[in-house]
Amino acid sequence: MAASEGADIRHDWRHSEIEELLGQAFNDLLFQAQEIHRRYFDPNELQVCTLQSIKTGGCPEDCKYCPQSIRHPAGVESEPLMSLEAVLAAARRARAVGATRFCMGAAWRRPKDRDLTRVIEMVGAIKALGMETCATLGMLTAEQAQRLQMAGLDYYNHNIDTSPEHYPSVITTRTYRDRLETLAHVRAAGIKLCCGGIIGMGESRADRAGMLRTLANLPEHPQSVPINQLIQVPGTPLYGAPAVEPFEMVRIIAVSRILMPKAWIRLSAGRCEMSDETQALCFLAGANSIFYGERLLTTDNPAEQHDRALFAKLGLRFQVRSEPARSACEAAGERIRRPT
Ligand code: SAM
Ligand code: DTB
Ligand code: SF4
Repeated sequence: MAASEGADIRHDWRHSEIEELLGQAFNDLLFQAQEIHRRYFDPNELQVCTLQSIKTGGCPEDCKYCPQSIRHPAGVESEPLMSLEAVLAAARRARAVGATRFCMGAAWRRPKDRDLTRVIEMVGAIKALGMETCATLGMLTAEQAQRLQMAGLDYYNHNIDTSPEHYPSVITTRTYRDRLETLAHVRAAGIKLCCGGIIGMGESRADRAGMLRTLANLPEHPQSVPINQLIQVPGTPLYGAPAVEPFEMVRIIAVSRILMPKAWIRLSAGRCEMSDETQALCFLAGANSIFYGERLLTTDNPAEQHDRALFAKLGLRFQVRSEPARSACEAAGERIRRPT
């Protein structure tokens, strides 16, 4: 444990401890998660991120969950890398509705250096709007991670997706080790890490514990942890996988919060398939970040109006944006719509 870290922050979790946490009485688990959550965060504040697919479809990888792989007949049209102007327009719209982080996703195995140059221009322009930036572009070399850091990228998203044991039955075109290597390059470059996984790919509870253990035992906890519920897209090999039990999703969020107390835990893909009550339990369990806006990359996310009504019912506020962001918005004459 680093000298400055409290007793809550550990990197030596044993598999059995995590399975025990996952399996304890629901009320005890939620109480423990909520206690830790309140030590580090305002429990009524949500971080709001908006996702933009800047390069869609045609991906050579074989991730069995993903509609953007060329190997699966999921009907996603391939589109080239978006122009800087179009990405900026999307970021402005996201800022106007209250998003503080703009995340750009590209369906690449790894970016070509000339494509990275274009993404770097986008990062600079979005930062000038006063928003946090995040990108998910596939595997990176150490040099590419450094270039992104120099451009001022705040977060890099690269998920481990599942446990080391379950991984080969989901993806064969790159290894778990490849993923960990990219995470190491991102960390070494000093970019904050956004790293999580997907629940509902036919994995066991032991696999879920294994995924959370990998995340929690990284040399540093990811600053942001997206927990996705599989969105089952017709044509992908995982279409028809057994559905995730809602209470299991809540348990996974609670254990993520306990294991990584200071991380933003994002209730990520899959909210359209969840009831408002399940989402409320996830927020109680320590989820404090969401994707806001009607699209994820190629699939639907809840309508903004629906989300605003839900957050109002729960008394959840959007995270207050930073001072530079506020000034940038005022300079642009934009008003920020808050949940009512
Ligand atoms: N191509 C890059 C990569 O894989 O690193 C970036 C984009 S990829 C779509 C980003 C993440 O989205 C994946 O790692 C996966 O965790 C998540 N994802 C993709 N399809 C999903 C689905 N159908 N349901 C839930 N999450 C999904
Ligand atoms: C993450 O963990 N989830 C987001 C983001 N990182 C890039 C992606 C979810 C994608 C859901 C399927 C789709 O819309 O294509
Ligand atoms: Fe490609 Fe990323 Fe989809 Fe895998 S998850 S097929 S790497 S876009």
